[in-house]
Amino acid sequence: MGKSSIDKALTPEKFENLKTKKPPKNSVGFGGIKATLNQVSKYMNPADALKLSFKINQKGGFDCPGCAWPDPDDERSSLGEFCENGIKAIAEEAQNKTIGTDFFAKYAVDELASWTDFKIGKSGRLAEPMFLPEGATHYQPISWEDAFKKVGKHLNALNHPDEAVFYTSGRTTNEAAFLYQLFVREFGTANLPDCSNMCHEASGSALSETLGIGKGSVTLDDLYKAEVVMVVGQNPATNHPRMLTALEKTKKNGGKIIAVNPLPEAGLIKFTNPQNPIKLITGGTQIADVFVPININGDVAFFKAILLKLLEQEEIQGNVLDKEFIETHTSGYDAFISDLKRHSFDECLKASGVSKDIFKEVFDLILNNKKIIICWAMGLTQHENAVDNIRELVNLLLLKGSIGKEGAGTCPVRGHSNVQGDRTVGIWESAPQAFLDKIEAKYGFKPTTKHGYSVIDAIKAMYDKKAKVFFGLGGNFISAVPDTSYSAQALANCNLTVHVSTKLNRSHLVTGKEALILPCLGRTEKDYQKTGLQTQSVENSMGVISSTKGILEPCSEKLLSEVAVVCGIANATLKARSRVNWLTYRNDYNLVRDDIEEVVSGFENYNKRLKNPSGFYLPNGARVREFKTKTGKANFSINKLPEWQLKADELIMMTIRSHDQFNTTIYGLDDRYRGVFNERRVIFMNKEDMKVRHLKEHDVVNLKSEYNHTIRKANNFKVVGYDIPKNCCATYFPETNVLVPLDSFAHTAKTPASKSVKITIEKL
Ligand SMILES: Nc1nc2c(c(=O)[nH]1)N[C@H]1C(S)=C(S)[C@@H](COP(=O)(O)OP(=O)(O)OC[C@H]3O[C@@H](n4cnc5c(=O)[nH]c(N)nc54)[C@H](O)[C@@H]3O)O[C@H]1N2
Ligand SMILES: Nc1nc2c(c(=O)[nH]1)N[C@H]1C(S)=C(S)[C@@H](COP(=O)(O)OP(=O)(O)OC[C@H]3O[C@@H](n4cnc5c(=O)[nH]c(N)nc54)[C@H](O)[C@@H]3O)O[C@H]1N2
Ligand SMILES: [Mo]
Repeated sequence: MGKSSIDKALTPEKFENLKTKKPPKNSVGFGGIKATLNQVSKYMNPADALKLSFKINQKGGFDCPGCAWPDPDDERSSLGEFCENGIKAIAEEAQNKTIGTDFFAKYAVDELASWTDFKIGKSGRLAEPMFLPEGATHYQPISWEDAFKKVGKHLNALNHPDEAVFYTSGRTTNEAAFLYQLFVREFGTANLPDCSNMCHEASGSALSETLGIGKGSVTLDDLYKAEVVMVVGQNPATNHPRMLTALEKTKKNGGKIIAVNPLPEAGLIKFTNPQNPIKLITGGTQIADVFVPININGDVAFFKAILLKLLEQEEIQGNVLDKEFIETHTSGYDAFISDLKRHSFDECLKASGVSKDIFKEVFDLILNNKKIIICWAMGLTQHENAVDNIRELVNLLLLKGSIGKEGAGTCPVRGHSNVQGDRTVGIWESAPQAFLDKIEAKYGFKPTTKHGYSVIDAIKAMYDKKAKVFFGLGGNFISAVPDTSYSAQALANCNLTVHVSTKLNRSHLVTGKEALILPCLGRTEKDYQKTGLQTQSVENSMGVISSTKGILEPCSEKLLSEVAVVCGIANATLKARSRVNWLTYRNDYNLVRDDIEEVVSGFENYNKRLKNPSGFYLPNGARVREFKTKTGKANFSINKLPEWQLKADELIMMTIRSHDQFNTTIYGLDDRYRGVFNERRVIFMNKEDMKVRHLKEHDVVNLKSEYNHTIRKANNFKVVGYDIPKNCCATYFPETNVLVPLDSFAHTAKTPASKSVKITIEKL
């Protein structure tokens, strides 16, 4: 008997060998360079590494498969736009080890599942298509043609197209994403959940409603010119390292930085630019002028406290708010103010956990400046009231008229390198009607207008056997989603699970009755098709479209590009009933871009403009004060103070990234900036919370979450005393995803609330 799918889905609950040190205050510097060299020398061919490091994020080079932080429009460093975690991302992709028939013949699926995520990821690049027949213990090789036929057969056997789920992770390029959603819609469903559902969906939701565009409004240039930049719920030193270079520039121009975070994250406090050798020696720039140690989910309360004080000061001074902006460009001001006035400043400040002194420092900066940018990431989007978090920060920007002008606006910092582009070109389970109409006009079939499944809906549908085929274009679904045990059962209930992937991951091991692994080219690799070497394109966090072209030879001859895989499957599934000539697209990606230009607005002269070395900006209404909302104006919103009620023994837990991971890909076992080495099964706790529970450093504990009468458990974590507010704690994702309840998600956006999980701790 094999292991159950639930066992296979969980990361093994065993320890490595934890060492802790005092967390450093500084980020990057020599430590970063050392860590990078380590990673590269362990996993890459040195000639490839050198070649790649000069081309990463260069004009005409390839887009880093790491984060979505933009590249400077003008000058770029000749070293390549270097960042430690960018190099780790490419070292991971450009590994010189490959796995195929022999590897899968040697290791049964159950055995692979007993490995840690770190070990699974280090097995090498997937080199050929593999198939797991029903009841088999090992994957076997399969030809591409047979693999396509198998997918087509399963899809065509469904009672309704809605019984299939088509997931996307955010590395997929615009070209592959556009064709993929086109195939899915022609097949007859809108079941297009994506990683965005678990990431910035709450931002998209809040920003569309209030500002008429689901993306941020600022450019890099704005960031340099801002007077105040707030960095809220974000850990840039690890997750967007090049952002620190931009913030350094903001500071050089006289701007001030406010960091709002339960943890004193290293790079926020001090950053040594690796491109500046003098700074490497003399020490770095202090990034945050004010650090605000906020309670987990204290943000609405904190913003309300600022809003209340602004109002109070307006009544005294009369020149605090931008009245002209409010009158001309906004709607809902009166209702917003009367609701705001019902709150007490003291209560809000108390709920935020911020001291009066720190509040005053923040408030003075907001009061006395007019060009404010607010940046944020998962610390705001992964809560039940995530949409409120973002709507409330928009309220602040609106009061100050800090939107749609130089040096001011919204800056949701995106995760995956093309997550924003995927959505722009149609990966959306609830795409707007205007987009669907354009698809119909262009291709002559009527896409369904029914909304499809988001990630959470998809899991429930598979669990309830309403969906029977799971297809993943990239990503690692089982490790990324909440409620691991429930979700594993959901995948196991499917007839077929398919993953288009570069690397082996846990999702290949938690399978439906049958399973396929379809290996594809990565960003760093050359993509040869009939008409020659192909270029693809991506959109960064600030709405710039640019080209990306791999420079290494593919690691195996049996890889296909994502575009080729999508075309192959569409062809095998839809056959003669398709209105689309899939094979011509596969041969020439320029043709895909011609179609995107016709269907998606803002892509005029796409092929031509893509040749511009810096790419081109997509139109952005909020950037120019054209708010395409229902009222035609920027909308104030009314947001409730969250009512947190922790029981006496409960803590609120955020699940965060260590410095050595990219989402579910574990680069290494250290979290250097937090002083944690060689272990991921740790829980960061406030020392007083440890004391009342009689816990010492490195004691072993089990974690339990109880939600709507369901108990979820994760065992074996070592306690690390840390500078974190009382009643708050932190663990790493994905080890504790098993504790995140499926039904705890952001209202209206359905982003899993993986930053506010109530847990109790059991000492062993
Ligand atoms: N190297 C690397 N780069 C990455 C990734 C990666 O895993 N590794 N992931 C990519 C992806 S997909 C994404 S979405 C981004 C993620 O980038 P981040 O959002 O920076 O990632 P997290 O580790 O989830 O960090 C969330 C931060 O929010 C803080 N926080 C948690 N709860 C709260 C709260 O209630 N209020 C406030 N104010 N702060 C809070 C945490 O202390 C932490 O510093 O990074 C992208 N880039
Ligand atoms: N508890 C908790 N859960 C979370 C989060 C959290 O903060 N806490 N964060 C959430 C967020 S923000 C996100 S974005 C999701 C991430 O969810 P996903 O995007 O699903 O997960 P990743 O770990 O980024 O996916 C990694 C896999 O993608 C494949 N891959 C890499 N590059 C390519 C490529 O170029 N093409 C293809 N086809 N495949 C490729 C590799 O096989 C690799 O194993 O997780 C979410 N889950
Ligand atoms: Mo993300």
